[in-house]
Amino acid sequence: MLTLAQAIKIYPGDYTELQLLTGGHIHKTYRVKRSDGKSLIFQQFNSSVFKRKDLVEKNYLRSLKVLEQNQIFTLPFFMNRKGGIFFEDNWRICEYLENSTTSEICISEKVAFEAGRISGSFLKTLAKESEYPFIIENFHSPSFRYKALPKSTEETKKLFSEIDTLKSIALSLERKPSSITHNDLKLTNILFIGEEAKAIIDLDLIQPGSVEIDFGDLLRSVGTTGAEDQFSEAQASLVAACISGFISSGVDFDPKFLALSPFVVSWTLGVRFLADYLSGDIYFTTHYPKQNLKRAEAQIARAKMWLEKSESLLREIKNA
Ligand code: GN1
Ligand code: MG
Repeated sequence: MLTLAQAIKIYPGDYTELQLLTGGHIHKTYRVKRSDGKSLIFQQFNSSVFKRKDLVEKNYLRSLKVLEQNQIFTLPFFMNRKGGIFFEDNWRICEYLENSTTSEICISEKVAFEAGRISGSFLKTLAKESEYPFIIENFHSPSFRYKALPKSTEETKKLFSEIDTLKSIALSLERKPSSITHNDLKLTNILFIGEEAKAIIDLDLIQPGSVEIDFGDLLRSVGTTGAEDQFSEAQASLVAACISGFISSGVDFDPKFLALSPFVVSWTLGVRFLADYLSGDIYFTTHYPKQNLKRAEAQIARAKMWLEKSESLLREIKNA
């Protein structure tokens, strides 16, 4: 746990209050208030998950320039003396956007539209980029994630068979990365002021990916109103608003793949949560025992639901 005394050593300042932010599963993130009422974000980067910190920095600095030129905002990290973004012990620091909020649950159609719009603009801008190195290869690959699953136990037998029932469709949706994308484009990575989307954060996985998969990740989080470890039905009005926001940006995509993307993203993530549960919860931060199993069950149930909805999603995408 970071203390104010440690924060002052990393980056001197007049700090008064410190709060751990629990949204992310990988890095440790803190909001640190200053005496003038403004806040900084201190984030300790997880270098066992992101083994190529050099590439994270490289892709981040390159994309930041292009995004800024196109009026797509993020919270830029402070630069160290060498022009890099890491301070001692892998800490990174940026200014908090005053009055901004993030939310795990989408609260309105306007928020869903805005999430779609800013994400589409972000992806449209990065689509003009090329030759970024991979930071983590096979990140969204359904077949790679399936192969990495440890052996089932009695407890996970039923979940394994549900995964297997959907496996051939999921694996048929394997696509080669074709565009530079965000790769973790979920609602909690968008900053809002009121109901307006202002910035996209968590740019650690900008690398070759697929526009459709990023959209699937977004819709997975925007179109349902339950937490990630609960099953939750899609909300038709939020789904429709997110699709129209995305399309309003003018980003290019394959409609058929887009309609199946929330299914394949949920399935792959369910497999990843289950693999981590069976490996002893070494990757995703958990807040109670068996949370990764609950997350896996919820994502697989959602995958099934998104698959059932894929035809109506396609109609909606074509008519938007
Ligand atoms: C992880 O830490 P966070 O929440 O930004 C994960 C994503 C998952 C997400 C599930 C590097 O992201 O792939 O979709 O959890 N990031 C990494 O909420 O594995
Ligand atoms: Mg992330």
